[in-house]
Amino acid sequence: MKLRSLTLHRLRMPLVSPFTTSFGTEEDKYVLLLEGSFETDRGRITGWGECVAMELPLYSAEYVDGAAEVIERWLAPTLFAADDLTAETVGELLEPVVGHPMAKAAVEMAVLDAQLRAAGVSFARYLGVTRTAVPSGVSVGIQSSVDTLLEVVGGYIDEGYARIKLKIEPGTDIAPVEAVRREFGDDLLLQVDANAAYSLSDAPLLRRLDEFGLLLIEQPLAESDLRQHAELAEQLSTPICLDESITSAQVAADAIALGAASVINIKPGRVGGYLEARRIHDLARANGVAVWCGGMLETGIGRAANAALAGLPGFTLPGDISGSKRFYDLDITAETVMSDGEVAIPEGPGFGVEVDPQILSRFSVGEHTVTG
Ligand code: OSB
Ligand code: MG
Repeated sequence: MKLRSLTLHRLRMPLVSPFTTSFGTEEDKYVLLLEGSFETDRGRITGWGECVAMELPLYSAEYVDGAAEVIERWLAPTLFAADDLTAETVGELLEPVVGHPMAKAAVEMAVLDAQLRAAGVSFARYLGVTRTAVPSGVSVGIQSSVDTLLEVVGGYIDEGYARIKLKIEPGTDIAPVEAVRREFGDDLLLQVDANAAYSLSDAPLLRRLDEFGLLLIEQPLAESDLRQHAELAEQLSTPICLDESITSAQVAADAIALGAASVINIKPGRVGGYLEARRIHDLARANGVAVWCGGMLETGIGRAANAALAGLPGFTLPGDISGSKRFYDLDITAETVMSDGEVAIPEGPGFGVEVDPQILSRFSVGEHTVTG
């Protein structure tokens, strides 16, 4: 394939309710989508990619406008210069640019979507996935009170979500977990996510979570604290899962070897793309480390791709792949439906979803096309 043009779409999509984590509150989602036009054996084909960078660099170093600049100035020229572009070669082509995994993942996605569409193959089939649906968990933001939290969690349980993840931060940790356990019982699949808000000296406090039978605690310490996560793991019975820290298969290998993670949250954008995500899945599975698919409030494009990835056999825990209505009244693709605690894996070619141009333009706050 040959890349002919790349359009960067910036959107602002309202959230159904504000989403609060230990690093901040989002009221709407600032989205960067890539629309690539490729010359293929089957004529011109469009491929879509979604960049999971957030508006502000608070979850990771990358942020939407920075990623857009990196894509336009440093990644796109390399892709325009490639005569035989395939998704499998994008990673190596872009290797000279240091870092920027979310920007790289977005362009690899656009190439992969177009390549699979040209071949008439779904992403699930490309991966060798045989499942047709995956369990659907939901990530619950920090609420203003325990009563509100119980109401919100109860609503998701009534909807049928397979697993609840509570965001925690210092001062909003033990009490909400205790209240959710007491209200909804021991059978509820429950886990927490600290988004790096604690330090190793908080170990005595975090140990108090051990009595609540959590599936895991996600990213208690900072991104670079691999050794400290390993030390914390020795002091907790709750399994430690890493999110922010796992930026590549190599870091995943180190984290596993150090005993810093007994579970890994795989976010394809955070690790540089779906192909690296698959390598981390393979590595973790070979090491007996459970993985699950994280989320970044994706639109239907990323949500569809995540559902297919999560169909791989090592994804033994429910992911943050909720129905799109959990975040958006209106999505730019057909709604992702959660039903009976599951989300279906799309079957159409590529990621199997179509972008609605009218809805896209309704949320658009900027569009810019680059050509080779
Ligand atoms: O840490 O998993 C996280 C959202 C934005 C940034 C980081 C995280 C999250 C979530 C939401 O927890 C996951 C989702 O998309 O449902
Ligand atoms: Mg997380």
